[in-house]
Amino acid sequence: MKNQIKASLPELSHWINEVASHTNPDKIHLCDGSEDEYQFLIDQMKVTRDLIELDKDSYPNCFLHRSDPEDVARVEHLTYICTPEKDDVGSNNNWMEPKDAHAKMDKLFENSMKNRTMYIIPYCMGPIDSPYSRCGIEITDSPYVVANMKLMTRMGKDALKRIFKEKEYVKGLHSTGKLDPNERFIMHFPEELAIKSFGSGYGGNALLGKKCHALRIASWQAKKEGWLAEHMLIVGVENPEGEKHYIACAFPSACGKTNLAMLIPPKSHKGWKIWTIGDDIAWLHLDKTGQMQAINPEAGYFGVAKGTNEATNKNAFDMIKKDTIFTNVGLTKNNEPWWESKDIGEPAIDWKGKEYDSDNGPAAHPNSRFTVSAKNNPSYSSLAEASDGVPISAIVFGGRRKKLAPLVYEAKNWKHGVFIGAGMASETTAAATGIKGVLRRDPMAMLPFCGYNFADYWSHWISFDKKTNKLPKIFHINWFRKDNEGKFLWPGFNENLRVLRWIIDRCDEKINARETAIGFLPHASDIDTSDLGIAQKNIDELLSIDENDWIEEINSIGKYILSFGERVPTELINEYKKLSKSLNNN
Ligand code: SAT
Ligand code: MN
Repeated sequence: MKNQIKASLPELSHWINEVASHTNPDKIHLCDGSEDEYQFLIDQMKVTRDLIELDKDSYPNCFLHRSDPEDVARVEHLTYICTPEKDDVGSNNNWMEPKDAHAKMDKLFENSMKNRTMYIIPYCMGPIDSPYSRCGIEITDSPYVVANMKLMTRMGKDALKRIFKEKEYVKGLHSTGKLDPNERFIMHFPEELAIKSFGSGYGGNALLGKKCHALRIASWQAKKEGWLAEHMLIVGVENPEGEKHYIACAFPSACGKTNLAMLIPPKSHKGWKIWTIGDDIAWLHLDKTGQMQAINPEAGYFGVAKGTNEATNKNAFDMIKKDTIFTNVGLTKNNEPWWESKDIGEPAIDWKGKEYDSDNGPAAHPNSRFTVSAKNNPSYSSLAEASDGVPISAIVFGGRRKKLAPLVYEAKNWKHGVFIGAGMASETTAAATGIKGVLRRDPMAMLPFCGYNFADYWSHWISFDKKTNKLPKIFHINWFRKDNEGKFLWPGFNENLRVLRWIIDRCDEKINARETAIGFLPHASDIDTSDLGIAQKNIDELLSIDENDWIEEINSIGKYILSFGERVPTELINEYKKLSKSLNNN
């Protein structure tokens, strides 16, 4: 195949040679994506103890990887977008001059693959024959990364064939280096379609097809080409009459995207079905008729293990009983994976490999993960392979908010919806290093992932209003509202289908809603809670808005949006002014 690369794409061959002579690997392996190759890598990692095989009877073909204890999450403070113009990346990103960034990274990569194998991974983000898909090549010295990329992307021969044909692809270079947090950087060069990542083996930092390519680089390309690359799950809801609606939801990391994408309809919902298209990333295009179509660029899930059980997400719980790589979970004495709230078994060994002692912290790291092919999911939809994607009826924004945000509300129109997305806020989680549980603005759940200036990103979102009259409706949800005693008001998980039903009924214009200053809220009777046993006062609280709190919120959103300076679109500022006025007039 190497000769074929030379003949078909000399430029790629040149890059590979250049990287090899700079990083100085022992061996070079061009990945074909075959099962044999996967098995070979797994066997090798068993020998090096990069992977521990789990109990073969209860968890066949499942393995545990323990990362360096200092390398367990994304590192937003070490993640940069490198463009000639600083203003192009905005205050939502760290910026470095491309020349300086290359120099810094090239120094780190020098001889970094000595005594290691350099793997070349051709991959395709999205169905292999979809015009919406994009390809990349990741060069890495981590077999763990290769195995994860095999589960998460369409990787190997077919992707390489497409790259030969298209001749455009993202070049990603990755080395785990010495896993030294002081020598760790994730750099993006959108204008060069290039990524350089050094010093981390963690998913979001090292599986370059995922956040680095499919969001940061792709969002940049999407802006140029008129589409959207978003941090969204895509879920299909089928009613008992067999009608399907697809909904794309943007929630920050570790806020339940995977759970919603594969929920199991509650017992009271006979005949309802859920179909998963994706759990993390959506690429949204308008088709020729102006309909918004979505593809999931990924082929697997890199989900949070902690908290997964038969009640919260039975589909995930079942799907990770085979063919799964676990990262940083604990172990039972029977060599089964264990995490907090697994509800079955007892931890014997913690995620660091030490005998479990509750005084020394949790058995599984709060950001412990599973990697598994999407095809293992019982609710997998074969339309995840559809080259023209699925039609989107609704876009839903949401986050973790103890107070303020109601269970669900609907934007008055597209521009108002963009304002709602831009004003999103959520409490931080273990998916990124830093303080947890503090409220931060996270527009469209893209704060860590938008590869350019948020002001330009909002203009891009607003521009869709002029392109078609078939745009999806926009909603905001909050499963996480608490009462004054700190108890969740809404049961969440599978019961969230009840809220999706309201959203769909609104899309189909089947029901009315209550118009308020912040948007359309449900009439309590339109959300089916009959068999839930929730007190009416809780429902009322979930659907209430405190106007004084909202005046404060809107002022804070206004300040945040305006902090992005002159490039902020007037339309968004007008939305802010309109909302502020109507709240103050009430
Ligand atoms: O960024 S990751 O892909 O590692 C997971 C997440 O934070 O969404
Ligand atoms: Mn994510």
